[in-house]
Amino acid sequence: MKKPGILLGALVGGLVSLPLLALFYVGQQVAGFPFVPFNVFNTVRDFTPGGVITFVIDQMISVITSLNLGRVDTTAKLIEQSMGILMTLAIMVIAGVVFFIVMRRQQHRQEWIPGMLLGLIVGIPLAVLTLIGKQVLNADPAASAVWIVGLFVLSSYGIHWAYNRLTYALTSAAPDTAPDVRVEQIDRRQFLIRLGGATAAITVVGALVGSMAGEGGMTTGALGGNEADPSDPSLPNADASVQLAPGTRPEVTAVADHYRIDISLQPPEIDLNTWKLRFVVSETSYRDKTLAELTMDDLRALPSIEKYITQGCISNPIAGGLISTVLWKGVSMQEVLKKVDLPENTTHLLITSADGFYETVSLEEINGNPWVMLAYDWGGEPLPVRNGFPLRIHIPDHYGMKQPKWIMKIEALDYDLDGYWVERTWDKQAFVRATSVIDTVATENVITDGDQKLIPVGGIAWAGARGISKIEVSVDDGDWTEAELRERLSDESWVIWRYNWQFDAGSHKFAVRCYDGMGKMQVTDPAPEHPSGATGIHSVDVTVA
Ligand SMILES: Nc1nc2c(c(=O)[nH]1)N[C@H]1C(S)=C(S)[C@@H](COP(=O)(O)O)O[C@H]1N2
Ligand SMILES: [Mo]
Repeated sequence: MKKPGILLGALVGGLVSLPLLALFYVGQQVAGFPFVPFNVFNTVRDFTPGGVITFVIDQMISVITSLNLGRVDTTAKLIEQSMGILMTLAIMVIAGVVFFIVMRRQQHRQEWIPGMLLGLIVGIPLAVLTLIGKQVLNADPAASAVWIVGLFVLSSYGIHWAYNRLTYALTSAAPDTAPDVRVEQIDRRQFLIRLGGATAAITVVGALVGSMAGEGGMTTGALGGNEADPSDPSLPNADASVQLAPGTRPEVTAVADHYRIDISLQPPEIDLNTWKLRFVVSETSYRDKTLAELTMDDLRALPSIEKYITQGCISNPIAGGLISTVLWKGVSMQEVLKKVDLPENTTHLLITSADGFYETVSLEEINGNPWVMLAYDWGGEPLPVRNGFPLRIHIPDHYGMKQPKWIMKIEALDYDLDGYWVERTWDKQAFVRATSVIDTVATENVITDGDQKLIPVGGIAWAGARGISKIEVSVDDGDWTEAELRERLSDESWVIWRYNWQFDAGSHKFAVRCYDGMGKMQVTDPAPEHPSGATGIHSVDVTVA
């Protein structure tokens, strides 16, 4: 027999992985089955030591920033998703290679069994990794397992079938019949082209079916809305006297532009018809007692509160994009807890999310601050899916890592424990650090004031609920001069500042620093994001013509 080599095995494995990915996608869109490449990636990541994860994320952010690859949050998510998909492709390539190597050793042509075995060997561990992940699954676990293993068996059988098609029995005729060899080569080439065509066709059809099914899916939060016009009369600071310097970021972020950071490669899709917020206390190590169950209608019936709130990520570099401001609406945790009979000895609440994320918040913090809230609306619409639909918590003064989205369950504890990122070596408290940023030196917008020529400089500053009391600008390492503060949207929003700088042609360095509401200057020594949030002064170099 003339047997195909291992390069062909790699090629066949790679080809077969494409329709496999497409079918996983269809299964997810149509029946809510897990999309294995992403689930397996998540599980592997959850088992990876925190130091390694932090290192990888740091590298990823610095590569994205230094190569100018676009928004850090969306680009990082894309890279992670690609890693999940490439991992699956690599597994199938290796499966193809190993399969061809093993089969080349066989004396006789084999049907069925080896292909099926290969499917089980690859599929079962991946099904296990998918099912032991902490994300909430949208489909029945047993059915999901059958689906996953079934697809791997099917595609592995595809590898087996291709192996057999590529194998030739040598004719009993004299082996020096050159034409036969050429016929074989042509036949192999044709077969591979056809195999490529067939896999491409299944992949494309799968992608189309999947995306069509996905569109008819659940209706959840909005992802629309434009940034607010700074002169919009409905804004709480509409009559502020200080105007934004041209080029300053929008004071209210469009909901669709809000940064996004989370551990899931795809945001969990939660169905409001079945979702309930469960309050529990654990009775034994394996059983929870339900204390209360609240539907979204129950939560919306409670007195609501709303406010423009700035939220930032602890991984945000100085002047980075992982910070946004929108109108948050929800119910104070103090109101919610009136509906829950917590055990006397409760000191902390453990919040767990549909993606497996978790964090605690102390009762002391809740009782001391009515603005610890369970939020359901952003910008007047239900939360976007990617930003935590249907429910997330807001805890003033802490970075986003302390504030779970997609909340499913809240457990009463009589002790504290470390949340997802704290376990992975980030700061336990994650208090917001004061930060100030130059958004613009508006060299194209020179203002003439009498015989003076001024260039507007501006940006934002933020110190959580501590507020900002003063902003200072320094040009070319000169004296620090106070800038104007625009009246802010709320006591939890960033503040916009502006400084009209005396025109002076040439190259200049602009730097900014802020003081929080208690009059304390921001930390000006540079520190990286990990483990407690970045510090340091933001400066920009600008040439004025
Ligand atoms: N369930 C869940 N909640 C989460 C996270 C997560 O990964 N899963 N990430 C946290 C982090 S690190 C941040 S910065 C904020 C980001 O919220 P956003 O994506 O809506 O901006 O969500 C927080 N809540
Ligand atoms: Mo974050």
